[in-house]
Amino acid sequence: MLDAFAKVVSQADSRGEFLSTDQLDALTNMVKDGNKRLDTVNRITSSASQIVTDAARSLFEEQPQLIAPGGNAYTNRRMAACLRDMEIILRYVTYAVLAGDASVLDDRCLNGLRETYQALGTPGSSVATGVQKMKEAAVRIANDPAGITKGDCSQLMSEVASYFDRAASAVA
Ligand code: PEB
Repeated sequence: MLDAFAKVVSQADSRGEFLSTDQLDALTNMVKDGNKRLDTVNRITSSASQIVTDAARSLFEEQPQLIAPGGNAYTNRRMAACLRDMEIILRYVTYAVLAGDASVLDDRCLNGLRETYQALGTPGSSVATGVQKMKEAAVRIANDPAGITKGDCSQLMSEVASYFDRAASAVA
C-alpha cells in the first residue's frame, strides 16, 4: 500500500535516481493543498450513510428488477449485503483520497472484486452504476462552497471522481 509520497520514492528508487524537481513540486503542491484534501475526506466520511442510501435508492428506482423477487438485492440479507458493499467501496475511496494514491483501493478492495461478483451472480454493471451515483453525491458534498474557505478544488475533485471511476470500471 502506497501513498503519493511513497509512490514517488519507490518509482525513483527502482530507477536508482534522486527525486526529480517535477516530482518534488507536485508533492509540495499536494502538501500546500492538504487542508482541502482533509476537508474532502471529512465531508465524504461524515455523509457516508447518506451517500450510500441515496445512491442505492436511486439505483433501485432505475433497476427495480434488483429488488423484485429473484433479484440480486431481494431479501433483507441481500439488500444488507448490497448496502454494505457500497459502503465498503466508498470507505476505500476515502482512503485513496487521503493517501492521494489508488493503491489501497486497488489492493484491498478492487483486486478480484469482478471475479467475486461473477461467482456470486451479482451484476457488476449494476454495482458500477451504484458507484457512479455515489460519485455524483460525494463530489457535490465535497465541492459545496458553503461554510468553507473558498478556493479552487477542481483538480482535487477530478482526482476524487477518478477513484470512483476506477472502482466502477473494476466491476463493470
Ligand atoms: C464483496 N459482496 C458479497 C460477498 C463479497 C462481496 C465477498 C459474498 C459474501 C457476503 O455475502 O458477505 N466484500 C465485498 C467487498 C469487499 C469484501 C466489496 C471488499 C473488501 O470483502 N446486489 C445488488 C446490487 C449490489 C449487490 C447490484 C450495489 O443487487 C451486492 C449492491 N454483494 C451484493 C449482494 C451480495 C453480495 C455479496 C446482493 C449477496 C449475494 C448472495 O449471497 O446472493
